[in-house]
Amino acid sequence: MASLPRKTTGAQNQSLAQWVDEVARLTRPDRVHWCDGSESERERLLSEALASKVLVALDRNRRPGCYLHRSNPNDVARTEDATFICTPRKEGAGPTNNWSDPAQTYEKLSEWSEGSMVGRTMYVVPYLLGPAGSRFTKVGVELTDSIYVTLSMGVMTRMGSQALEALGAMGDFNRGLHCTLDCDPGRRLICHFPQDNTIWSVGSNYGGNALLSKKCFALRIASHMAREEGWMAEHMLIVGLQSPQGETTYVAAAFPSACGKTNLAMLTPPPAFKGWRVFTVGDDIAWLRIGPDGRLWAVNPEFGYFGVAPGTNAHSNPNAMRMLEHNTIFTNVALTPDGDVWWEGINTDPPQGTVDWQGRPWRAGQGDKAAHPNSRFTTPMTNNPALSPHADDPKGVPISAIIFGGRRASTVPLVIEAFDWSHGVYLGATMGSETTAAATGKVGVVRRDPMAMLPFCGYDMGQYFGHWLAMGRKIPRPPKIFMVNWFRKDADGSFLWPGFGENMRVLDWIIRRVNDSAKADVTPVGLVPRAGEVMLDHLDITEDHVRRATVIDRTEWEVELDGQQEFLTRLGDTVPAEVKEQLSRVRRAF
Ligand code: OXD
Ligand code: MN
Repeated sequence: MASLPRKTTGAQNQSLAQWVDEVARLTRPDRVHWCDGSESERERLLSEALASKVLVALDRNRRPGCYLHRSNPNDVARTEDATFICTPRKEGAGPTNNWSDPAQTYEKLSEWSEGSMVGRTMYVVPYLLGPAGSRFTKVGVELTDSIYVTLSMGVMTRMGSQALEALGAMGDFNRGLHCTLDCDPGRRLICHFPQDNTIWSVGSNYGGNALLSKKCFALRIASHMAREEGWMAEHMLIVGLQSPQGETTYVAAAFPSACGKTNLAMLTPPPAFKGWRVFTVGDDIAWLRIGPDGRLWAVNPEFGYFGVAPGTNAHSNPNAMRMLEHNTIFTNVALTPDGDVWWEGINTDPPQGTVDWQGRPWRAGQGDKAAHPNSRFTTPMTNNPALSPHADDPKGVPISAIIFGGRRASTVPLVIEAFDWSHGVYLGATMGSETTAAATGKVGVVRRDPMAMLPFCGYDMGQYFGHWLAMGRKIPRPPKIFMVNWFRKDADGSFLWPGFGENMRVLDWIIRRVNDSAKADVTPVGLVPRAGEVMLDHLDITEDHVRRATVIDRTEWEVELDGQQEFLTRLGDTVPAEVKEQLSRVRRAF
């Protein structure tokens, strides 16, 4: 491999240098490019991506620094069926993950990847997860033959020389190997080897499958590390809510994919909340550790947002619309004739001549969607007008409330407060949500998605609940736990709650509960706001709406509790008795 150019900075870490050589010997790229993360490097990569038609430049005046990428139409979402946890024993992965034998899987992946980078460049992408110099932070290196992935990693992470410096000569790092192969769904595998701190993903360029920092490292591998090291890696946004008096309360919230985490993380308070400000720390992933003051502190390990485009508009997320005006890579949205982007729910009319996400002529009202339902934007967090001044703070932010949420048309109230940490863990463990387009498979069916981590927990789910309970015992000043459901519908199918910015009203009740200044009523499933406690000023809905949105219907809950029971049984013996006891307590309370 003497012929492969290598920058000396990377070679300082012998195990990194050796691994890069080993992978290059297997995949045989024509060139190896060590990314330094500089602006000039990004400019060069963008020019190459334009020349090879991986990206289309958008109009410079309408969307300066913005690009459109069209993926292979067979490669538009996470493929959970092709995602594996390859622990030495099957039990290590637990019943909710696909498992395959590590030795056999390495062998198969080696066979498939052999010579797969001939004629291509292999990019060495070093990155930090977490702010530089933080006790939370970990180093990863992704080797990829995709320029789209390399450019996206430059947005989503703190990428380049700073990561190599943090790694130094001796440090350990996550090894992520990504080979596009021929993007054939029959040869698509996303494999995790937690015992080796290694990920190997082949056959897909889709964000959640191929940006290995994100779901693969920051959640699946990190959740495994977190259990061993005594912290938490969660599928949570982090948001700071600043009162007119200048006091900021930080909240972390777990919602399944495409259920509005990005919108909540950058919410614009309605006029009734004059003087309030909302600050985004993160929109998808939180790493949480106990701080010296006994509270739970959190950082966002990522540096950018990979958000869902459809439904984003000036009403649902005005901050996102401003953030997407520049320096953004759009994937699988529609392209207008004047070089702009368009998607369903953007709330403007598509101009004549708009082409769909596959570049085909498209006319409104003909059935097909112009943008893919899981089309995305990739944008640096520094674009966000609501970015928290603490988003890059090595200390993180102190969390006062954890919120779980799902998309449920019935049964689950607008908001419930858990009686205590243990009850909160049960609420998270049994939560369900209707499936969305973020993963392949049927959309709109209720599936249990504990803590929104079903597709992302890198080990046995029952043990994961045990880890939550163990953390609760160790946190001297734990956050309060809540569950929300913005999606409950009335008998006529209309939403009972207006959602989006108005969710501030529910957050306000949550903050006041944290500060012991709001009233709640006890129900069998938890504490719900007492009548009059959710502020409704300047809103076109009545107390009766809130009552209908928070009502606990015994018949619905009997079905719900059976569903929860069945799920916990399916998870097997590792589910802690304490979680099962919480479920029995709810049954008895009805
Ligand atoms: C995501 C997801 O992309 O959860 O964040 O699928
Ligand atoms: Mn997510």
